[in-house]
Amino acid sequence: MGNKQTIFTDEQLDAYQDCTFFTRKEILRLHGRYHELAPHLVPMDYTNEPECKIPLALIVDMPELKENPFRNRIVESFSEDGAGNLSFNEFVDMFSVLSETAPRELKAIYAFKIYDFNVDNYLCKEDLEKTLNKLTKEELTSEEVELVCEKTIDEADLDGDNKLSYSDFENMITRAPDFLSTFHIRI
Ligand SMILES: [Ca+2]
Ligand SMILES: [Ca+2]
Repeated sequence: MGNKQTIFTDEQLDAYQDCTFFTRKEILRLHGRYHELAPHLVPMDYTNEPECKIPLALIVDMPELKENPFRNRIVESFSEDGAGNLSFNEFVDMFSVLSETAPRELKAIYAFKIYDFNVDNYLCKEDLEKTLNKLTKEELTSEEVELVCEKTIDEADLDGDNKLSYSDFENMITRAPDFLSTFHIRI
């Protein structure tokens, strides 16, 4: 028997298991994935919680995210430094929210953040146009996009201020669940 390297303490693994939708085994696998993205930066031993972050460019290149039209926005919204660098904890949080076991309400909170391109806590017509262009891979004409966005706001805007607050958005996704489909990623 060779020496099995300690990556996390039992307490750390318990904490991850409590705070995420992953099992201990999955956390270890995620650490392996994180490590292989930047082996020169990421230590194997995490028992001392090393200060280590991986840049956005390496993360969005993962096969799980590569094809996702919102990959940069997703990574940025889990990055505390705002530049898209992710610590291992942020990396785990991100995939936890994206996982199939995460509740719909949690995904909706992040989807709202991700679609709010100008970060004013509302989805205005311009936010929805950008969102729709990404969701449809720019297959619609700008007139079609405008029409769909106007209709979407019209139907979901309960307080009539012509933009969608989070509660308007919740109302919208019950009618159009496709808006959450890009937030299911199996890693
Ligand atoms: Ca906005
Ligand atoms: Ca509104």
